[in-house]
Amino acid sequence: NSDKSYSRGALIVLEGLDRCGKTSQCGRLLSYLEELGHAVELWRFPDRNTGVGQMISSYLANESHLDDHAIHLLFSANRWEKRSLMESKLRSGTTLIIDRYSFSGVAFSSAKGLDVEWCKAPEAGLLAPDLVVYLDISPEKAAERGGYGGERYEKLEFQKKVAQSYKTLCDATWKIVDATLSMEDVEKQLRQIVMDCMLTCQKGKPFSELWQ
Ligand code: NYM
Repeated sequence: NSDKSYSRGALIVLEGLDRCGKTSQCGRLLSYLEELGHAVELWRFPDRNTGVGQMISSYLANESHLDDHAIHLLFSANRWEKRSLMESKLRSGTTLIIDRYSFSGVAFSSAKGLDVEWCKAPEAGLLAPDLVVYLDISPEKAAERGGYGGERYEKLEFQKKVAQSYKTLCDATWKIVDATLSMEDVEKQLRQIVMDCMLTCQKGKPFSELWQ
């Protein structure tokens, strides 16, 4: 088939509050898809391995202080620096599972009081996910889960604001999974949703871009 979009990989994003179980589920999903023989990679944002990512990491660890707008733009730049690699992976047939994306960027920064439209602007032109799964848990329940780490944002009061921001971002295309179910049940639901999405991408679903 000469159509390059044929048989492309899927861009799958998992979003949710801190401690919703996203990272564990991303890992389980990766193993499942690998065992089935799919070309798949697990990515995460922030990607702390780049120069920008190291600035973000030190900010999150409270080792540096930055203006809210400045850190927002760094999170966005951290996605832009991976954009072309992302597109070439997808075009070559690799499915990408991504632990947080632009929605985290907008949800966390707007929870600090930044304007939502301002927060969305630098994300425009990044690849739009083929699937966004929101692992839904109340901030209170999430806080009960073995406690937060010591990073910036990992506080119940702030997570409540983030939950509100996610609600305003969520649209009818998002798949909401109850993150309070057992690990196995969450995993089962995720597998189903993800396999459906991969199939539509294989059939040649065109790429689209965020927020334009
Ligand atoms: N975060 C993550 C943001 O504030 N903006 C972003 O664009 C992204 C991708 O970073 N509390 C926040 C959410 C998390 C923190 O993420 C680090 P993780 O998944 O804990 O490494």
